[in-house]
Amino acid sequence: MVAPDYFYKTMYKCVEQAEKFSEKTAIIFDEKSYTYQMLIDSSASMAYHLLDVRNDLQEERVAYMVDPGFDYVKVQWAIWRAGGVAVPLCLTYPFPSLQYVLEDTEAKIVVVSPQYKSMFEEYAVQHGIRLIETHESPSTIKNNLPIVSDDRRAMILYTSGTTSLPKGVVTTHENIQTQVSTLIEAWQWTSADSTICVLPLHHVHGIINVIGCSLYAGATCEFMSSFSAEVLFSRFLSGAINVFMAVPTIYFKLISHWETLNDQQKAEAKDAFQQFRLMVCGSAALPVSILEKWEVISGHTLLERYGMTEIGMAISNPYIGQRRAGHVGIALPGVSVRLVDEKNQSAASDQPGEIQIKGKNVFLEYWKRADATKESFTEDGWFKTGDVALLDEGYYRILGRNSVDIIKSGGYKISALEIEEVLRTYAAIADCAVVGIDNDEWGELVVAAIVIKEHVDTSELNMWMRTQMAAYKTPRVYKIVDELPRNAMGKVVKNDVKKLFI
Ligand code: MLC
Ligand code: AMP
Repeated sequence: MVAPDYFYKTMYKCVEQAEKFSEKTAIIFDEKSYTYQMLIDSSASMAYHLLDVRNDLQEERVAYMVDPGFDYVKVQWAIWRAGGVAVPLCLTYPFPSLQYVLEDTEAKIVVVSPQYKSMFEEYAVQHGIRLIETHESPSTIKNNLPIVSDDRRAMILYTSGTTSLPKGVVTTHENIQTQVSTLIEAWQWTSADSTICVLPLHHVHGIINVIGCSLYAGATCEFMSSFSAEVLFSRFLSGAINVFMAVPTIYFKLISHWETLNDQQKAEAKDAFQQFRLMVCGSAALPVSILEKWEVISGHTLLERYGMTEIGMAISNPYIGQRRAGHVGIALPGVSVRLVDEKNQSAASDQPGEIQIKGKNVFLEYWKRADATKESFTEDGWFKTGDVALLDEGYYRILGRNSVDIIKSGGYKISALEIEEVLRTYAAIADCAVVGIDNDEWGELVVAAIVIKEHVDTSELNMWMRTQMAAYKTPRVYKIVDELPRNAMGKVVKNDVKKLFI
């Protein structure tokens, strides 16, 4: 039977999928299990609460600062079911960074786990924001939720880039549907799978690849409130998990922890890893040394893939077939990939080029930044990633990025310009340059060269920076210099700044 047209055009089908698995465990958190039915019912209830007297939030932005776990997914689905746009907030942002997101999205509703309420109370009153706690229930339940078409905006995630302020990446329900379905097909997710989410939930890696895929497939998703290699290892040993996804830094930390185990514990770990079906790594280049060490530890060849906030995942090593170290694989189903030279012409087959992407996975726009959106696409509709790759015997190999101002540290994308902008507001700093330097654990380490007007205590500066931006963005090393290395045009030469830290 052919389904009616509207069936295909409604929002991301997380709830329709959940109905197929109603009594199965969807989420495990804090030693409690939650079924898919609980998720369906609670998200409906929260959706009515968000709607209040309205029938449809009509793409109103709803920001939420909710700990990983059942409530996080409940709120996310509720926003979608009420016709709103989900704006997850980073749990470790200091208030100025949160305020930036609230102002940029003009969110009029903020949902919080109880412990975050006090952070927003005064601001909410001043700005007419409705502040809702995750446990609140609606006073009245209506009979139906709005029908949300799949071309509507669903989510805004903030990404740092080549501008000093982070940009909101807007994805539609169709984009999310495509990003999730593609991975389910490529990595063969099923309802028999169980995964554990250790990633932050304001980025696609955690949101799409872990939560999105597992819950769409009817699998079980366990949450850890924050990353700990020791606790994670104990969860691996329990035998309850068979799919795992993380960034290279996490595998580095797991390897370091494994090295502290005795021989018997190592053997137990190896046994436990035999039950795994799939282990994936991405968000930053996976060093071959980590892939090789993890293979010895677990018997698994990590599946490396390549993605971006704007596109979800685009390129992946195969689930079945050769996973090639140092390579990110081939285009995912439904994703078109090409490499182009500086003239935007297809790169010669043995030459590197910028990765450009087309497909229903590609985002709609940068929120309220029409110019930035236009600039990021070619005239014929390809998204320009800014990453440079080579096609090497059929597999893509990432060579680097077009911009030195984008740093990847711990899997987070960090803008050097954003950090410099904040550093320059520190009264004793005359000038500065921020770069990423190679680091085994973090991929790149954020460091800053500063020229000072008066004495600077760098530990005080460091503490102050943490009040201005998320700790993961702040420089790890400050070097006081007389002047910054510049070229004949007076422009700071970032590659020379890097040399100051060798
Ligand atoms: C934290 N620390 C760092 C750091 N981040 N030091 C150097 N460089 C960094 N980047 C320090 C902290 O200051 C602290 O030290 C100590 O490490 C522990 O901090 P933490 O915050 O508790 O760290 P931890 O929990 O261990 O975090 C490590 C991590 C985290 C790897 C779990 O960075 C993480 O979750 N990364 C994943 C990010 C992610 O999801 N990216 C995907 C983006 S989407 P002190 O001295 O202060 O105590 C994307 C698309 C795609 O990229 O393809 O997926
Ligand atoms: P983000 O903007 O946080 O989504 O980060 C996306 C960026 O992460 C990409 O543009 C790449 O630079 C980088 N990235 C993601 N996966 C990989 C990978 N497997 N290898 C190298 N870089 C990667």
